[in-house]
Amino acid sequence: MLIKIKREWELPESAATPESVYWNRRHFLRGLAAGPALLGGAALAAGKAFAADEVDPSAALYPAPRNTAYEGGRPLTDEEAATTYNNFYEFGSHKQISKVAQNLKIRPWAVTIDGAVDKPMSLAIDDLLAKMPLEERVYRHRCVEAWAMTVPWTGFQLSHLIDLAQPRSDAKYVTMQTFLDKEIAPGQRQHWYPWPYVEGLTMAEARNELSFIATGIYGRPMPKQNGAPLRLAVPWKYGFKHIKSIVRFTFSATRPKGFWEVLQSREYGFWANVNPEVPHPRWSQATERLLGSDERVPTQLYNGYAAQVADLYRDLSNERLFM
Ligand SMILES: Nc1nc2c(c(=O)[nH]1)N[C@H]1C(S)=C(S)[C@@H](COP(=O)(O)O)O[C@H]1N2
Ligand SMILES: [Mo]
Repeated sequence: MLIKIKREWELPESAATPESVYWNRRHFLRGLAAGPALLGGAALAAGKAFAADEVDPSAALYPAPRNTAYEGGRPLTDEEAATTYNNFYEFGSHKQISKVAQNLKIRPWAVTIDGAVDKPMSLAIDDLLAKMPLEERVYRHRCVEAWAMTVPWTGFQLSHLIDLAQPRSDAKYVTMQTFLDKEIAPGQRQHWYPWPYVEGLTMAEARNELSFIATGIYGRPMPKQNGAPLRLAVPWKYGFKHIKSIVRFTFSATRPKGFWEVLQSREYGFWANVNPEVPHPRWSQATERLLGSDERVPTQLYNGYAAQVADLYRDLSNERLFM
């Protein structure tokens, strides 16, 4: 029932719960430190919440070399803010999911590549990481809710995965899908959502140099709450396109419908390109709040990436490109 899905996520930031009542990360960490030694000191110092017996086998790959062609153009967001204020509906329809997200098991993790490809395959995440050239890029991230951050992602350009898959000429879109496990993801027990989360891009978008599969952040493996072990980063599009914890890439001739488009197509579309002049039906997109501060700054067309992506949309003026 539609009324049930109109939750906090769809409210403008200004109308949502004041941040002063949000879950207090520092308090949480203090509580843990006083309890049994479940977490290593190093993990605590890094603001991580990994159990000591759960060493990420890809840790030695980080930090990867910084690609200085991709700079954020504004100061980096505080790591604590970027890793404790999250959207990940599988773990709850609010921002404080970083603790419950630790229940996600990220090894073993298989990634399936299928559909209209010459080389369908399923490979373990660590085998995929070994094949891909990892680099670090600073990207801006703009959520449709009008908050934004600037973070150093580590990962690889999506075009390298496409080259591995060798899509056939009838492949026009790539659809990505998140894990499905309602034992560990309480949000997935809420049956009115169209799980699993999916998102898609045109092949031209997916091959754009900016389209990036992020496997780490701030020079370390991706925290679970940010979408471990791999998530999409398409910085000229609203955040809901940046699908987390991907298990499948499917190439197809037909355009997929994303999770939010299925729920509310009047408000969330396929393209979702950032544009300050096209308001969300219920709030303005003219400015954005920088995560970790109260500062609001003007939003930019294509989130500041027009030079790299505007050409993708030259012949698509009949489409709803900005929602
Ligand atoms: N599977 C999945 N991916 C998701 C979401 C989600 O709820 N589930 N939320 C999206 C939204 S709305 C945003 S803004 C970003 C947030 O990423 P972050 O928590 O790393 O900042 O993740 C995106 N990817
Ligand atoms: Mo978002």
